[in-house]
This record gives sequence, C-alpha cells and structure tokens, in this order.
Amino acid sequence: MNLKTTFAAAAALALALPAIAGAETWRGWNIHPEGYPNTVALDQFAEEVGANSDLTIQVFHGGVLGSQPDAIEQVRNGALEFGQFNMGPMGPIIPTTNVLSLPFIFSGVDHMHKAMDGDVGQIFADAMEKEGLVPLAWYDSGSRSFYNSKRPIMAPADVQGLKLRVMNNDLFVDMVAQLGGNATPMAFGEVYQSLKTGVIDGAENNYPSYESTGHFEVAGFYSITDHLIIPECICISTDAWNALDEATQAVVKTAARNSADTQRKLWAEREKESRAKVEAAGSKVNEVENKVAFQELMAPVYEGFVSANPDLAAVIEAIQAVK
Ligand code: BDP
Repeated sequence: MNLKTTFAAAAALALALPAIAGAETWRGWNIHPEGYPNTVALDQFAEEVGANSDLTIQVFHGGVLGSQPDAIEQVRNGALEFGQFNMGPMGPIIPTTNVLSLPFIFSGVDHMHKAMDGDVGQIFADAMEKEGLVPLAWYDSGSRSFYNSKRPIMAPADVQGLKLRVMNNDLFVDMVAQLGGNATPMAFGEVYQSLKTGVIDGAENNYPSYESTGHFEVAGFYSITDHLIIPECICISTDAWNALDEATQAVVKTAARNSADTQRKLWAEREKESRAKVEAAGSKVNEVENKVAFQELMAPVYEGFVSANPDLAAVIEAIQAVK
C-alpha cells in the first residue's frame, strides 16, 4: 500500500466512524501535500484549537476527501465541517465570489491583501455566509501564470491553439478563449497525467503548486503572466459554526487568523524556493514584457460578466477603489 492509499483508507475509515459521543471532532479538507504552506498552517490551526478548547480538529491533506468543487458542496451541506478553499471553484456556487476570479482584478498581492482584510473582504464573507460557508481567514495563493510543454509564452499570440487546463469555472474558459487557447476545466489531481499523456499542453498556477504537483517535470515552460490573483480561505460549515458556543468560536477564529499569518509568511518563502527548484530542474521561466497586452484582451470577459451580473459592478469598483 503506498502512502496515498494509506491516507485514503484512513480518510474513508474516519468518515465511516460515528463521532464519539461527547467529544466533538471536526473534519477538514485540504488539497495540498505535507510541507506545503497551507498544510503546515492548517496543522497549526488544528493544534491551537485542540490546545484551547474541547474541539478536536482533523485535517485530511492531499485531496484524499475528493475534488475541490465536491468538497465545497460537502462543507456547505455539513458532511464536512470545514475546508481550505481557493475562490476560483467557489464562483459557480456563490456568484459574488466570481469577482475574485476576474483576470487582473488585483494589481498585485498587496492590493489583494488590503482589499480582503478590509471592507471588501466582508462583502465576500457576507455572500458566502448566506450560502452555508463562514470564511474565517484569508490565505495567500500568490499569482497564477501559464505553463506548457510546447513553447514560452511571450505575447498573447503564443497562447493560440494551446490546450490548457483551468479550474472549474467558466470565467477561466472565457479568459483562455480570449487569448486564442482552448481551456478544459479539470480536477487538480488529474492534471499531471493529462500533461504527461498530451491530453493537454499546459495549465496555469502559482510556483508552489507548479512545483509540488510535479507539473514542471512534464510542462517545462513557465511564463510570468500573473493573470490571476485569487485569495483562499479557511471556510467553516455554517451549521458547524453555529453549533459552537461563543468561547469556542473565539478560539477557532483566533486560531484561523493565526494560521493565516503563518501561511502568508511561509507562502512568500515557498514561492522563492519553488521557483529556484523548478529552474534548477530545467524549467524555463520567462518574464512577459507586455502584460498589458494580455490585460487588454480581457475586456470582453469583464463586459460579459457585468452584463450577466449587473449588481456585481459595484463590487468590482469597490476593489478598484482600494489603493
Ligand atoms: C492551487 C490552489 C488549489 C487549487 C489548485 C488548482 O491552492 O486550491 O485546487 O491551485 O489549480 O494553487 O486546482
């Protein structure tokens, strides 16, 4: 039995067991492997909550509890108590959060932090709470760039004809279409094999995920387009959250915020380490001189989005007003 099947068996067993009477246990979903900043931060969260309350937190790493879109639904309907989610696959379920998946919506990671840690973050938190999720803290996911096995992308024309995997959200399909590529939404766990067998030519992600998944081994051109900056959350199921007494809620909230501080610090380090690692392994990382050329082609994505969601124009403006 390899490590992954051992994890999967443990996860299946944990889900099959009834909760032990009196001792409350929360189960949480995480897609990332051991050592990843998010994983380390979630372990810290579990430990801090356990040390300061009667609540026990178990986090299942490595995506063993299923794909991200499924896990979001499981947390919403209370089958799992929490998850560490990217806002990308959240959009089809909670439309307001789609604003965070608009290409180039943030001018940089600092802009994203300022917006999410302030009043703008509350707009998304309110929308999510109405849909069964309580986001307690925002994690970093850096910026995402394209990578592929064919050629460096220097200008939009280089995307022409490339088959690229995107996260599960039509906005990303539209984004790639505007650049002349063909996008396929696909679960994160299937991307490596699809790259290897040539089902797709490439994908897009940040350095840590490009590295931790081994995608760099099978798609060696990474081109810094920085087209998406999408925050992530620790999201609790509303039912699980409401079932806690106030004192425990305070412990959980503080632990979530502390874990986000840890995650952001580790994230900044891991971005550099991952870039160095993939370059040492032979990946060709290239700067893109004219990112504005990519940004300008996104105008139809914004127009389509705003005409389908006129009430969200104000949210876009609220983000743009954060300086
Ligand atoms: C990573 C995110 C993770 C996503 C993954 C993806 O942290 O939540 O599932 O990208 O591309 O950067 O699916």
